[in-house]
Amino acid sequence: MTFEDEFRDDLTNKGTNADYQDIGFNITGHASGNIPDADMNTENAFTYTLAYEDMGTVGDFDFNDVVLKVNYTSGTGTAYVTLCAAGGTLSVKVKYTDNNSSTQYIKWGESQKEEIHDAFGYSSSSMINTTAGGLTVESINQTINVPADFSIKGIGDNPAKLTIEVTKDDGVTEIGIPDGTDKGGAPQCICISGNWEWPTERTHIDVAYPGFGKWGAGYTTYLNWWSEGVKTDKDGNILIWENTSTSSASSN
Ligand SMILES: [Ca+2]
Ligand SMILES: [Ca+2]
Repeated sequence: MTFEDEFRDDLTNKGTNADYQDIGFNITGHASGNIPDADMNTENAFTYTLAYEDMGTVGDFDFNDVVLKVNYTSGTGTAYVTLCAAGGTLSVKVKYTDNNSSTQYIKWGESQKEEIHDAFGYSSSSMINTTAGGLTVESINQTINVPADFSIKGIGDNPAKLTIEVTKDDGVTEIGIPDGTDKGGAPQCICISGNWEWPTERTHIDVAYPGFGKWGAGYTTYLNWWSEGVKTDKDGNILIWENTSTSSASSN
């Protein structure tokens, strides 16, 4: 179990870095029964889900245009990054910026491709791992070297961070976790603690997770919006992605 020790005020950008690594401990005891969990990591690693929109304010806010999961153990020099979904049709690369502001694009898999659709083996017109019954491809893991004080948000003396670079007709846009300076604007990236399941293609996040907008309007309310998803609508349409392929995605 890991804990965050301070409340964060996203409007003033003051407070915690939300890295959920301030206290961590394991519990041992005489538990009965066996609850298998393939994803269980016995170290104090923590997983974050980064979900991106690629179109700016004209987007559909399905937050699946790029989905990354980052697994990191506090104090170590390696972060494990998993490319989970590519639900947009623009060319996108994932960029890591270290504490010295030097940058690198993550090269995925054996092919070492930087563009995410390329990395999955498809053209950028393909939407991958976002459409129920549609194209389902195994996720891709990569490791990156990070400073021992790595924080997913990249703030203060510790600015290392992950962003995406989207190539559009009018140039390249970099998108990351909002730093609190762009008040009033809709976020283009959200970071959720743990393994989060993203909305299916063109499902607005507010439909899949009805508490999202209420949390956005009053950030001390609906704090559990991310865990209260609506999997299907009244017509049976699937609103939240679930990997139904027979080949299970590998984890780090
Ligand atoms: Ca989108
Ligand atoms: Ca999408």
